[in-house]
Amino acid sequence: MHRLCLLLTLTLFAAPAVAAPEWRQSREVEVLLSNLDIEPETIRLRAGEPVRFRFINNSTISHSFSSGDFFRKAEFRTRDADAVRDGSIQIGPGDEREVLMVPAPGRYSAHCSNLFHRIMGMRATILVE
Ligand SMILES: [Cu+2]
Repeated sequence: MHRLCLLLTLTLFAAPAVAAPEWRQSREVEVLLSNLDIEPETIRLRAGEPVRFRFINNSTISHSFSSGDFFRKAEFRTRDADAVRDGSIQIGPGDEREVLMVPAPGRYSAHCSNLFHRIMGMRATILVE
């Protein structure tokens, strides 16, 4: 019995852990926020593949990239988990923010959280296949 316990313990420790994402091999995806547009309009990603998002705001006013479901389902690099608040990333004028994540499959809509900006065209679609 003792031996069996030892064997089980060894087996448990030897079992491969769930692999952490290879953040260094993340594909870089640039998202440009301007007045009043989000580029690209359709962001295509591969499910389970780590992505290095660079959100660039090249305008003189604040914008956000909001996509509640997309961010909720994604797995973030630990230090980036706080970048998203209420499903949204704020990017100040002339600023850029980098966020690493592994997206979950699905079709998501994204937009600037400013309603006027959104109506004027700050919308995008994220396709994760
Ligand atoms: Cu905006």
